[in-house]
Amino acid sequence: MPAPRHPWRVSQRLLATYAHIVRIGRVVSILAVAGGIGLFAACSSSSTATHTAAIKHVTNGHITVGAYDVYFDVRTIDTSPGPLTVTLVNHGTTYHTFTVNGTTLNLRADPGKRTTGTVTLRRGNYTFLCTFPGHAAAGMRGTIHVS
Ligand SMILES: [Cu+2]
Repeated sequence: MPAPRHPWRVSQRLLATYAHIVRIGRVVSILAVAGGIGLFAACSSSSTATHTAAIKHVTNGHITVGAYDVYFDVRTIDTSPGPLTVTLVNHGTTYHTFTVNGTTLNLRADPGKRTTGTVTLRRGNYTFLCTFPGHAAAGMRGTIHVS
C-alpha cells in the first residue's frame, strides 16, 4: 500500500520540476547564442562556407558559388545593378547548374569542375537555381537582390 502523499512533498516535486525547466531553458539559450556565433563566424570567414543560410555581398562584380550534393553554399546574393560575373565551382558528384531565371545565365559544371559566366542585372530580385532534376526542390535555389 503506497504511503500517503503529503502536500509539502508535492510542492517540492513541483519546485524540482520548475527548476528543471529553468535549467533546460538556460541550456537552450546558451546553445542558441553559441549557434549564432558559429553561423556568424562561418559566414564571415570565407566564401567557401558549406552552409546554405549564407548571404554573400558582391563587392567587385564577381562571386564564386560552390555547389554540393545537394545545396549551394549561398542562399542570398546581394549585388548592385550591372554586370555580375559568377564562377560556379562544383564540389559534388553530379553536374550542377547555376541558372538565373529571367536571364540567359545558365552555367553548368561537371563534378570537380568550374565554369564562369557574366550576366547584366537590373534592380530587382532574381531567383537562381540548379536545373538538375529535383535539385531546386531539394533546396538548390536562392535569391539575388539587386539594389
Ligand atoms: Cu544541382
